[in-house]
Amino acid sequence: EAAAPAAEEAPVYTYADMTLCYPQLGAESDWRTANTASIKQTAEELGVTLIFSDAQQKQENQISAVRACIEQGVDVIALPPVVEDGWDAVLTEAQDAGIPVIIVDRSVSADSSLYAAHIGSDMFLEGQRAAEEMNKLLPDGGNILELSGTVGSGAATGRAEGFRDALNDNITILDSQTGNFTRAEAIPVMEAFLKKYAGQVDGVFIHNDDMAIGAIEAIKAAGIEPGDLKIVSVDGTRGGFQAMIDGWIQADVECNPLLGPQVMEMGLKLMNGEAVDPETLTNETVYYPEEAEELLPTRQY
Ligand code: GZL
Repeated sequence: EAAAPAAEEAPVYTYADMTLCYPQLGAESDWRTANTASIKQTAEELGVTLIFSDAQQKQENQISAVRACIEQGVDVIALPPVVEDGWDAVLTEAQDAGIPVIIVDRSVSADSSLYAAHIGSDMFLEGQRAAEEMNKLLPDGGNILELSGTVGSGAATGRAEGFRDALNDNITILDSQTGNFTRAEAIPVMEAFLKKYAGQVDGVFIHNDDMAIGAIEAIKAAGIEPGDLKIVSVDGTRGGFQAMIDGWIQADVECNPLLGPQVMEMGLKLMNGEAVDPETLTNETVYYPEEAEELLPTRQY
């Protein structure tokens, strides 16, 4: 009796076989620039074919870019979602096309059955860490303001919720406005804050270093000295480190953008039909002015 034919050995793909789509959300911040660089550099080093686009922080552009990648028949889509909601339809289309999706950086509200995995930061924890720093900076309590990130983004929502979860009761958030994660949009928000709450504010929680740098320009223009306002920021970019050295920022919660290696490794696993962890959260810390001078030369972004 002839032996049964050997089972078809599933091909083992290498990085050179992989076409990965990265519909980047924008170029709004130094964090985003570093995230883009990490993805592009890793793809180049590994020989991955990268389909990259910039959505200028508009969800409709990201959705169009994902649809174009589905049309093209890419192997994997790695999506850094600008906002949490509105992804179910296009994620379903990718799934129906048999293309696995990795959610990168920020989170989505879509059911986890609609994508393969998430790789990014625990934004709620980042918010809690920021609150713990503000609690230490204002041990006797006080009034603060919040300059938040993009409305509806997992980063802004998580940070705001985590911050409120851990903030001491003797600290009051007088007001919260979005600066959309950009330096330019943070300036008028901070100017208006300083007019409306002159003399009443002890600190400011700012959702990223780019907005902090913008806010500091407005604070300087108002004649306020470094340290008079306790500022807690997020990301840990070179700009944030310099602002700590200059005495403007008192604590900077790390948010790491260098996700390229993890994204490419997970993409290849998915292409080879291997199981992957559904959730990979980046290990992060908090940086302080005392160490900023020494660490600045070592910063990769
Ligand atoms: C956080 C990321 C945020 C950064 C901002 O993971 O999505 O977007 O904190 C960036 O600097 O614009």
